[in-house]
Amino acid sequence: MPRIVSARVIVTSPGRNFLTLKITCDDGTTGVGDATLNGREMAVASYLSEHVVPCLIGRDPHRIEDIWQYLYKGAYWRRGPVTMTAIAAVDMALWDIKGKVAGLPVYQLLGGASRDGCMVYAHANGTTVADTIAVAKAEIAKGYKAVRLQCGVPGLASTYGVAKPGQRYEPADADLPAESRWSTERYLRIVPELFAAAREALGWDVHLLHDVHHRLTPIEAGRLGKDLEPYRPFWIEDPTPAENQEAFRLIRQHTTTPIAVGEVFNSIWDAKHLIEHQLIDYIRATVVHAGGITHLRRIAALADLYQVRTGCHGATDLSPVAMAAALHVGLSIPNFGVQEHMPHTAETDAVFPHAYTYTDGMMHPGDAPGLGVEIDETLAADYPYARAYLPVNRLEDGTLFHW
Ligand code: GCO
Ligand code: MG
Repeated sequence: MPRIVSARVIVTSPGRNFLTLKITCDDGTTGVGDATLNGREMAVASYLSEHVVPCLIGRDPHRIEDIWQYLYKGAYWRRGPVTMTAIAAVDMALWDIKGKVAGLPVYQLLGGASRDGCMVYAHANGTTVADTIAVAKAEIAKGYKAVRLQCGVPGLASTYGVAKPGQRYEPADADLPAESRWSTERYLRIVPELFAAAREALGWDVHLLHDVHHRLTPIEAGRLGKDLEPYRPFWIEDPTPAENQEAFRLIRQHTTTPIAVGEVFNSIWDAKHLIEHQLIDYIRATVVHAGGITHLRRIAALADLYQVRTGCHGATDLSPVAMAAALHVGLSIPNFGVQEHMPHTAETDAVFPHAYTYTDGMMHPGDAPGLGVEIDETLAADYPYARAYLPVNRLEDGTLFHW
């Protein structure tokens, strides 16, 4: 029976911070798991090295479910993003090991492919409506069948989802949190204009998505959903904060625009009411923040009973290890919807060589045994950790608001 002999936390910053857990077994087999929690990386690093790694040494890496339960129930303190990200990292690494030992890609261990590939959506961010549409056209030319549209809000200096001029979009970029300003009134005027112009310019053969980033009240979200109905969005994402899951019923009463929620969720309990009451259409909980492959599959299985499909978070703060794990899950489950795809920088891709591929709007995890991702530790060491925060957001009168 193989045994875990070491588990190490590797921090690297090839353009942005990533945390990776690497587990090694006595026969030399290794597995990697993503542990990146944007803006709170070192909390997970410490949780893993101080509290999780000592419990892993000597265990049988094949007992994935038992180790998951040990780390979840055994902590006594349940759930929370730090704990669930740490558990996710262990879980991913163990699935990686099991796949390597079996000589099979992880999706084969999960029941095999349920489809040819995973449809992914690209980001089109622009300062103006015209800029955003130009970016969307370029993404569609690369084959994307689904594009998320975010544009600047006239009258506001900076807007969520819009990059600084000439740069890639990377929100966690400050040694202390940057501050932006927000006006719901201005925002609610521009988004329907953006979608009207987008349908005019892009036609109807592409899925169009939009991320509200938790910035509306339920009734405001109902209004936005209704205003966008003529343009048939694929979804509006995170229309309102979801701590109060019942709040989504109010949105549902007013619009048939599909709703996606859950990139900040870390447990099935965050989504249970939303799913069971069919208050959402897509669940965005992700493999790295919601307890790994083992727990994400449980969430997807619950969602499937209620015709809720997955639409997992996949921004650049999820490392290539998480991207691979998401694709293995997405390819295998019956109720996959779409996967977010924000391509990583060349530096990041070089640190994390991977088997997954993109072709014509679809991604595939590849057929390398395990997850199909490795970390080049020598290269990783060239990029030391640098503290970086996500911004905070205030209303025009200075009131602290949701970012
Ligand atoms: C998305 C997200 C990101 C997040 C970021 C936080 O839909 O891709 O909302 O932009 O803000 O990943 O870590
Ligand atoms: Mg989002």
